[in-house]
Amino acid sequence: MSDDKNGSNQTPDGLGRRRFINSAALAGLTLGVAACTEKKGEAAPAAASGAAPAAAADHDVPAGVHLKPGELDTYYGLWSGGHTGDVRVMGIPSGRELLRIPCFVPDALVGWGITNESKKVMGTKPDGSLRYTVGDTHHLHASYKDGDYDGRYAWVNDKINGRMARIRLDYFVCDKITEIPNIQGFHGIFPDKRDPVDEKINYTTRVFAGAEFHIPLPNQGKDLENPSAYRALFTCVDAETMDVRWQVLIDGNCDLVATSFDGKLAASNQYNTEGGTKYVDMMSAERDACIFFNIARIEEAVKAGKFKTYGDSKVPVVDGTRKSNADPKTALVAYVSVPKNPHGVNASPDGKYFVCAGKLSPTATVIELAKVLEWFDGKLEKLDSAIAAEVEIGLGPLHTAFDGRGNAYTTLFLDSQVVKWNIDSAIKFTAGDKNAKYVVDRIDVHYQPGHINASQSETKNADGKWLAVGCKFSKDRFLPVGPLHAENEQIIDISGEKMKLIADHPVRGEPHDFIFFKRDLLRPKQVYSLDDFPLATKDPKDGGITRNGKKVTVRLTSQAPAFSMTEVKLKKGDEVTIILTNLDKVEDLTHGFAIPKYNINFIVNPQETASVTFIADKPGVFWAYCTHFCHALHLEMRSRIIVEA
Ligand code: K7E
Ligand code: CUA
Ligand code: CA
Repeated sequence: MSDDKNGSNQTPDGLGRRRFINSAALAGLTLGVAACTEKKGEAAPAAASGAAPAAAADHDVPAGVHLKPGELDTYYGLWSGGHTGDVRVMGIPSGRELLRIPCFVPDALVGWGITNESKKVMGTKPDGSLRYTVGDTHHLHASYKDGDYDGRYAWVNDKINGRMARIRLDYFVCDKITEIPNIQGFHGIFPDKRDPVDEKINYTTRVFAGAEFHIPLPNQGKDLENPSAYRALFTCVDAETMDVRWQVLIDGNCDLVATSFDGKLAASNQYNTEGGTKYVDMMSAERDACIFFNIARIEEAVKAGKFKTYGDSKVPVVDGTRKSNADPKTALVAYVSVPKNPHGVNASPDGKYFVCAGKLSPTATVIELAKVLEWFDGKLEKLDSAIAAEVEIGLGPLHTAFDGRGNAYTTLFLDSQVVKWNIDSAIKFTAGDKNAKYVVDRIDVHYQPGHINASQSETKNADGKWLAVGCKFSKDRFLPVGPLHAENEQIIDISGEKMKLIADHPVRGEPHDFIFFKRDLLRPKQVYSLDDFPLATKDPKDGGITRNGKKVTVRLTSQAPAFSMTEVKLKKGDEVTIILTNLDKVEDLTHGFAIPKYNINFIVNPQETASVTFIADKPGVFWAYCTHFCHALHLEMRSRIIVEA
């Protein structure tokens, strides 16, 4: 691996690609196109398929040392992109961005929103155009098994249009998007970690969604001027089918979501228990709440038919309002009182506590899950006694991460700090031991941090190595680039008692929440399988043009450095579907396909098939060309599309 003398290309992938390009280019230039395309399979050394290369030691990039060229990160990070509507894949601790996965918003690099396949995932109007082209991702979480990530899926929210997207973590692509009915302002998201009832189901089968905004139910023109009738709902989506399973009508609103390790509880912090429509109203009460959902009871109620539906939606909605849930023994939900406009609810890795940050109160509230369950069993007289600690930690607390050693790390937006505090000591302090020093350390971050997470934080394998902090403002940390500043993500070493700031990374706006976890939890596939694509053209001989009246289907294949047809003849007014299969098998050998003046560009990865449909409404010659560098003859990789008048 390291015989590459200039040291710039030491990864298996880099070396493989480089050897391929050199040898294939040579072959292409001397032996011609046909010979080249045959040679290339042999030329590339097979990289260990999908397995992460072994690291020198289990983790461990020494603190304070940036990765050297060619060194691989030890953690995968999944970052929600905010209102670019995408998900970003990072390597941690380097903070290098490796990939953007488009979900809710079109992406010109891969052709997301251009190909028929991606449009089907995104959703179209009757005329075939995209239903939505904006999105706002905030919260992202991945599927669990046995309390740790299992590498199947991640889910991310779209706050603008109330959609949930699923990402396959084998291919790093969005494969399903569900629009949630009856809600607006879908914000927090969290998968369950196991089934509350069935012992055998020790993995994620549900994904919960919290909605922030209150709207009329159904939102079809009535109660417009009657905010007291507006409602917010909590939603459960099926992790596999992505169908909406059920919803809960609540008092107040939802914000972020957390789930317990035993599968029995989900929770959402509520900042607008007032039901206000203006911010002054939303902050008028001294305390709001963290609402707990008893998953098993809710599903029994749905089964027993104790639900309503609203408007056109067929989704069962159970009644989780305070009035209907006063008796703990039958309650579906519990409202735990938490100070002023809390933000963030996070599950400690030992499975015992949820932590709510105070936002407008300088406190963190620690809620003991065993006590909440006791309340549901009728064994805890006052729900307030589920609060194990409520301690002052600093100004503007927002989100909390954990190190697996009993410490919590909370962002302080107003103080521009991260505070490290010990949960047990906070509990002792609240119980009256005023000598219990619960604040362990504070570190200045730059600036105004919102999100925070630690390596493996909300899994039972929280390892307390690294902390990433999403700072909302970077101000003077980077070169100025005009009025729109980069955001700042900072990496902090938390392996010791004191936090150590390791690096700043500028990021394009507007990332929100993120998770990062050990790289061996994922086994990404780097080449598709032709069999997964019903439209695949497996042999160039099976390709060609078929015409059915004005409907024309063009079956093309790509093999570096050529498309299977050097020309495609169409007539003006044809409805054309181009189906392109990339027959190249070598990893990293992606081709692009662009048609000038027709606003088409998309890529096909090795062994992938994708299609586009368009009306050939402009006569002329249009050079379809490969947009993704693939070969020494990449510029020559073209096909002439001739549209007859
Ligand atoms: Cu997660 Cu950024 Cu949507 Cu807090 S919100 S800061
Ligand atoms: Cu094919 Cu560039
Ligand atoms: Ca409030």
